[in-house]
Amino acid sequence: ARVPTNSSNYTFPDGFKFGVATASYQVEGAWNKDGKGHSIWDYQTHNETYLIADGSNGDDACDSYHMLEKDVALLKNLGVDFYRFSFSWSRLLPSGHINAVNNAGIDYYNGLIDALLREGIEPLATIYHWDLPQQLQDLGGWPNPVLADYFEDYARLLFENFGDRIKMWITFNEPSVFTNGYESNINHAPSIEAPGFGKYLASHTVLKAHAQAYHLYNNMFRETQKGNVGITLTIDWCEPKEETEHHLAACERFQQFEMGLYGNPIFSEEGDYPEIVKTRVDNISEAQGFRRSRLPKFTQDEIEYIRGTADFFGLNHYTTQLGTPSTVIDSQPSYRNDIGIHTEYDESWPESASSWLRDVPWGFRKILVSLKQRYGNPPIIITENGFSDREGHEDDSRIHYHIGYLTELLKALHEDGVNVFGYTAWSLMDNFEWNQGYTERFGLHYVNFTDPERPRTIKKSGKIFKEIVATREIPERFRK
Ligand code: GBH
Repeated sequence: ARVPTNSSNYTFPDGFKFGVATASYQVEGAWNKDGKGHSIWDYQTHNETYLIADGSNGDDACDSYHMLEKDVALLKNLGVDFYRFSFSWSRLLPSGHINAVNNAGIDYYNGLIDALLREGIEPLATIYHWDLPQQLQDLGGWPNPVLADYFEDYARLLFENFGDRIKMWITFNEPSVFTNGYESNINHAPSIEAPGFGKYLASHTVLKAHAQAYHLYNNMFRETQKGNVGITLTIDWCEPKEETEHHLAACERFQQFEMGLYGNPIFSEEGDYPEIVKTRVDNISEAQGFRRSRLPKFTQDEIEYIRGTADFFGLNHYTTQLGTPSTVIDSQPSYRNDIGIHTEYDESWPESASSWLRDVPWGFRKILVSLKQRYGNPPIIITENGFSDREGHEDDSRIHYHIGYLTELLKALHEDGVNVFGYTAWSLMDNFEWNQGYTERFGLHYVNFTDPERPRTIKKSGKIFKEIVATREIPERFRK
């Protein structure tokens, strides 16, 4: 291995890109303006208010729909290379279907993209960040395989209208998270209680939808538009609570269910779901008395069709968990039981405002190295990494988090040879944090949600981030 000098260890290589991220439902607001249709998040926040910590919604959120110039000014001030945002499917196709395009939606995104490009900021677009049109949910949502075709239609609309200017596409944000909306009725929209079935059926469609969009781009757009298409997966590092073979195996199961379910079909050499996932779900299904596995099967043609359908690996990484095996097989089907793990947090790890998020920087390096090993060192872009608090501008714990994680990223890059080419902070600004409403803030900018003007002010962390982007290194005062 190369032994880097101290200073190169704290320096980002030439061409490394920095950005910040948001997602349509979390920032846009204007939930019913100018012909926008309803999404499952409009539905959930309006009709299942009890699922949202403060009973709030994204009706207005940061009102970015009306303030795109303001947002672009914040980005310009940060000096970032790119902005990661997502398209709202129901703003563009109010019913979800391709027969009726909402031109006001096209205009809005044209305005945003052009404003970014005017400032030299590259748009990095997520096609789907969780806000499924409600009318497609009425057809069953992602467990219905027909959605793969509707997603392809929607992706085609985006490539046709925006692909001349967008050169980095992410098909899906975190399939492992939003498919939980088909696993339990206390969480993500559409909050359907179908444990042990819904998540696998939804994931099966999502993988096909992803591959269809990728092939569509390859066949129809790549030659002229010359962009890249990838997917964003999220995964925590799983640290075995004890150093036993069983603990190691439990963490490996965790990785293969939480990430491999999507990563293996797309990024592995052999394709298809991971062996351990197939074996576990098949066997447990049988033990539970089912005639067929709860995990759907891909045909050999489908395996080949999905394999290799990403030009880069988008990684969202936030935290680390401690894993302990739990191998009692429940008679009731559930995804959690299929994994066979109990996870917890070490009490010594610094807390955030989110129960699931602790500041554990060394786990970042470990997950990066494991991705390199698992998938043959793919080009990786960190599409989200961030920390929550409840209030305020003097956010030293967020600074601690980003510095720590960026330092570990540099070790993975310089010392372990991980092919990571970019980093995105979540988030540009405080926004609607899904089931947590506005009670948890992730922004580098503070947003005052009680003021109709939604003023944004830079936090201490935003200023430090700006410094890192400008100097392309960890400032000396933060080096250990
Ligand atoms: C990202 O997911 C999302 O892409 C982004 O939209 C979001 O704002 C950001 O995180 C911050 O949360 O409450 O115990 O059931 C990160 C992965 C997966 C973390 C779901 C929270 C819920 C844990 N998220 N998880 S729990």
